[in-house]
Amino acid sequence: MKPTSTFSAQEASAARTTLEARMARTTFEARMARTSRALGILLFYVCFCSTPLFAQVTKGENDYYKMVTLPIPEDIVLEVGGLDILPDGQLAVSTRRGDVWLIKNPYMTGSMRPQFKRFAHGLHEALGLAYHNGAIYAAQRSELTRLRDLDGDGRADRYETVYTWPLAGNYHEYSFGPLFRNDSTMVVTLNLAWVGYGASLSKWRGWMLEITPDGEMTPYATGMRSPAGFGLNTDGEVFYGENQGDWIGSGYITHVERGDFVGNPAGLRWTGLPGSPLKLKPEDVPDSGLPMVEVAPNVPDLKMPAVWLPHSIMGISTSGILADTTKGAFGPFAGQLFVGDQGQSKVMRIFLEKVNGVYQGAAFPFRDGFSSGVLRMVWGKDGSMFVGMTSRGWGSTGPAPYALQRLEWTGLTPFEILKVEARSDGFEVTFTKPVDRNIAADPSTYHVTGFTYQYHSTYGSDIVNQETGVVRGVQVSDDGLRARIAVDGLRKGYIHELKLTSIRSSGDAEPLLHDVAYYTLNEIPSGPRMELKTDQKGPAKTENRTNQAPKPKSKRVTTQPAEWKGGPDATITIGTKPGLQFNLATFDVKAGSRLKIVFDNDDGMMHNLLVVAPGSADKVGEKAIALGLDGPGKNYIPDLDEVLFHTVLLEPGATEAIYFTVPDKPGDYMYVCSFPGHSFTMRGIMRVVGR
Ligand SMILES: [Cu+2]
Repeated sequence: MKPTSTFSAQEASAARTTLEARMARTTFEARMARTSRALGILLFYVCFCSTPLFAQVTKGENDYYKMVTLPIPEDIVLEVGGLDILPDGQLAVSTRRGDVWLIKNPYMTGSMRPQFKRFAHGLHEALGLAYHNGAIYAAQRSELTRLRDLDGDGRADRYETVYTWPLAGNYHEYSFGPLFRNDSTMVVTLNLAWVGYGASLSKWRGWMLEITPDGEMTPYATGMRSPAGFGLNTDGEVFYGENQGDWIGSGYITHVERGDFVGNPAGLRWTGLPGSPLKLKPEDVPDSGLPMVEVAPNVPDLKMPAVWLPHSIMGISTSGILADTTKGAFGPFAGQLFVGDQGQSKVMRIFLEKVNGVYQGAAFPFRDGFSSGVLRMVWGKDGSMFVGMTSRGWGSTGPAPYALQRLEWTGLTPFEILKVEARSDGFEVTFTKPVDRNIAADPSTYHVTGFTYQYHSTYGSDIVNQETGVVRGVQVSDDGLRARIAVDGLRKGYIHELKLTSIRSSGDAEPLLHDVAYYTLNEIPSGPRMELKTDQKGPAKTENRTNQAPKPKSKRVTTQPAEWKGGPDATITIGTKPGLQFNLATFDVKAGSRLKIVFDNDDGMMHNLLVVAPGSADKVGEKAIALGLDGPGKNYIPDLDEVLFHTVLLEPGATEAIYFTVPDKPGDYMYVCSFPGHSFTMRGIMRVVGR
């Protein structure tokens, strides 16, 4: 879970939920926020929307999935590592500090507050927890432990080692789990160490291990880098979530079967040991920088991700995986997967299908604005979703160091893309409500863009091979719930963005709550092709928007201009402080003077600094979010006249100095970070005063 960057949802609701997240820091405030919702939404439009206020107030995520914050006693540091529900409905929580807490009445029914009782303590960074057969199991750094309460006093009195594994002592050797499978065996995952790159310094690091309750261990699969989350789909198959890093161009989830190699070669150094289900060696994996789909045919056992989560667009640090087994108690998404994101404090949604025996499917935004970094989710007895959070050392958009919240479905059906399925010549999109058929039947409603990432030892990857598909035709079902689209330019093994901004529901003309899907097309199914009324066939448009940092021009001058003989008139150094803020709220500078700004990104996530025209900070923030897929390549800097001067997007720890002549017109010029979601808090004022 290496912190890299943070938050990036491209829907306008991101702004609203960020606002709500800030409003909801205490339960009292949350209650106030709920009762003054209409006012809050009005405020949102007044503050953040340049578009006119619609007569109809658009609903947000919170109208469908209400976020309830559980109060945590002041003396408990609940940095959530694991969550499970006990048969009696209590919530069990393991923490990174090594405690296990049992929480009574986590549903806060009536006026009763949740009651915390410590069940166990002294564990070493318990990053997972599962109840099974009268005992609680937790992965510690170096072992899988079974905790039993023999005398029934609500405290564990026996701590039993089920299985141990060696450690090298590197801080990054996190251990996660266990996950019980339907046959009562468990799986755990062991994170790679970090030595400037992911390394397997001790046996089975980078592996998923299968362990029986009797302590029999079988190495199961490898290629994991930072496997913080894993879960079962509704058929009981294991999926794990991966975090961007070396060999991992972007986050993803992968269907893990025995003997799979899922991407990072470090763990392959142990394949010669007895019990290894595969023989592949690290040197068998070429470091070519080609897309994974081109490498896979030459690397036996390499398993492609089932669904990619495009970095910074869908998330930045994949965490827990939870299948919707609520049979409708949590809304219209029964059978789908929910996937947490630690760095962006959110939960995403995934629809999976199997094509030619291979899992693939679509990822969608779901719910934003959690209080801290989302690590774990579990279903409550009532079909609500408990979400456990922590951010210490890892950074997250949600500012709290830890939190426990619960998502309740309000009973209202959001207008969403329910699923996207692959077809031989395109996709079939299913909605949760009937669509306006006139809009839905127009091919120009659908924007399809394919892209992928490089598979190499470098940390992360840019978006590569981005091409726009041509939508040649649409058929809308009679009930208005489905649209079949024919697309030229589908590519096997690529991610396909479907953007459906103009779709409206039938009748009340509601926009989609989230208008985008990212479909990973591992296989293209066979089947009949769509009959097109008119042949709009043409070559797929190729755009080369990749890696295009904005041209420096005069908006970004990083060396002192030659004519500045005596140096700048003033030098201002700006850093960051916790809670997505610059460490300097305001400074004065003379109109027309020569200014050097040094932006020192001393934070754990990526930021930039833009000096913008008076009154334009909100617009710049919004336009940065609207860049979508193009955002990362453009450093999230929208092409607007209002952007006067800027740095590039700086990695954690990086510094950049920019030089410019201060505008002649006095006024309050804001400097903002335009990384999606940051601009509402990360801003300061450059007061330009007369000469
Ligand atoms: Cu920022």
